[in-house]
Amino acid sequence: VEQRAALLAAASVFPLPDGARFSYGTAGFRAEGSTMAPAVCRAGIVAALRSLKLGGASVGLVITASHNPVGDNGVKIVDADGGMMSQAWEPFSDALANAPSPEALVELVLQFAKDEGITLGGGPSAQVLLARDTRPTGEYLLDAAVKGINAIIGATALDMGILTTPQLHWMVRSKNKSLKASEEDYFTQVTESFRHLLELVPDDKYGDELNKKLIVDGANGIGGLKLEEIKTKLTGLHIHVKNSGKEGEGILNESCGADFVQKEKVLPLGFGPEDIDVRCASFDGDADRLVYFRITSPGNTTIDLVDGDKILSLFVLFIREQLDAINGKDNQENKVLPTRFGVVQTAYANGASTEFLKNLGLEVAFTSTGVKYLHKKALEYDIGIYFEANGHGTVLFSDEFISRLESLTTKLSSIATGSAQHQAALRLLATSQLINQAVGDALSGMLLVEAVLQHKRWSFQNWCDLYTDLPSKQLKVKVKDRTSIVTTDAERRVCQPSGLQELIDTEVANYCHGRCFVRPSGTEDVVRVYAEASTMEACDILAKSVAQHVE
Ligand code: NG1
Ligand code: ZN
Repeated sequence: VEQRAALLAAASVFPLPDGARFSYGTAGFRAEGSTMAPAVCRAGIVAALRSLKLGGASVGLVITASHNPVGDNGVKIVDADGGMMSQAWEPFSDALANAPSPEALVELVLQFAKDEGITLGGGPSAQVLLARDTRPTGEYLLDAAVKGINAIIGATALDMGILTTPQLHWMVRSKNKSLKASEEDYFTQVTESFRHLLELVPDDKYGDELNKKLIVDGANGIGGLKLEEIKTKLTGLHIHVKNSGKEGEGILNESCGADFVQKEKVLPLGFGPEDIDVRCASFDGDADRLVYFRITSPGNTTIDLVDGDKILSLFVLFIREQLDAINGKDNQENKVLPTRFGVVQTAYANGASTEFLKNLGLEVAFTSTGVKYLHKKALEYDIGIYFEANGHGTVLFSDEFISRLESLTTKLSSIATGSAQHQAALRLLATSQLINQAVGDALSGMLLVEAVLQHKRWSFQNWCDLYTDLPSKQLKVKVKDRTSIVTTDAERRVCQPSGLQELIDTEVANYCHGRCFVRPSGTEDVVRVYAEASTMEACDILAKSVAQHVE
């Protein structure tokens, strides 16, 4: 009775406006910020229930709309392992967000709790960690989330403040592993492991002066602010933050940030001729995406772009080098540290990157678009690495592999301290500490890039030259019902409507290095068409002709 009243009260504070329709989608609920309170309050209820279901383990709730305009906002739930909320809970989240009345909401919650075997009004207490980005609607929506969480009796809301999305994922994961989990702990882990990696750079430490200089586009969001807080601790790097998010710098994500840079392939606001030839990194608004770029000539706004695929390729080379040093390159039989090393990409990965990785003899797996799919697949390996072309990705190390690596380093430190093998093992351990194990993280990802470039003594140009991206083109097609297109084989082939794939195959056959696929977007009401070919002109024509078959 008490539980019913608490839910009714919370739901009545934030009634659903007429015509509102929320869908959890690829990245949680998103809409105009001022209309989000009902969905956020209800997401608070879901998060508290999720924690109850997991025996009181901490879960997270982030209020952010990532790279979207400053007026938008959104909410997503972080599962107890630090990853995205279990997909099995998405239908309930959708239903709850769209419950037409407080009474309907109460019935949904009670029924769901019953189905899931969740005891309400007692049992283990639930805990939800909250964070928000710098959006002006953040504080108001935080209050809505807290009201939702508190509507589940025994649940506590813990406000962690304004954070990057990956910081909150890291905290939830750490907390449930009984590791240090404060923001200060995050900063210490990141700066210490980075320093450690630089100490392990062979010979002539830290490379030349020019290579230490880095300009970061913070998208006027939270990532730039956090980087400003720790940059003095990052010895071995001279970081200058632009679009830092400080008062008067500019508007969140407006003509800046990783999404803008990767999609438009032009320099972000605030950058100009003074930045020519300097290595630049770009975060998105909540700092879970990272791309790099370089300005090559004055008066020209186009840039040399290094996207998620090339960041992945750099990391792959570095990890492979360490594994070879540990195992002995030619020793195929008796490896000191047998390692299942896997790479995960989506259909949007540039074909040149996939070919590059396969030529290295690596296992490349494909999943559907969306971090939740990539992450899950990467967990199947001892070391699993995934990146979306847009710059979201990370490197995952299994617990079992870390234990083996730790035993190895302990053994080597007594018999072969300082050997190439020992150093390589230490580098892998430091890498596992630096790169976020819960989710893609622009800040820690950037520090790993910097450490690897110094390790390899590579300029930005060396990195660009790894392979040449194939020209590609993306189109959006408006259709009556995008769900009428059903795909298979990690979204690379269409199985419905019948006949469409054959039409695509016929078009593709006309082009050198031609590749094309179509899929319904998970975040917008459109069908996306992606085409790749040896020239930009060919891509344009291929994409257009396939789009016509879709319409
Ligand atoms: P959809 O709208 O399903 O294509 C987009 C991105 C994904 C991912 C999600 C979540 C592309 C082509 N798609 O998904 O990579 O980032 O948003 O934000 O970039
Ligand atoms: Zn983001």
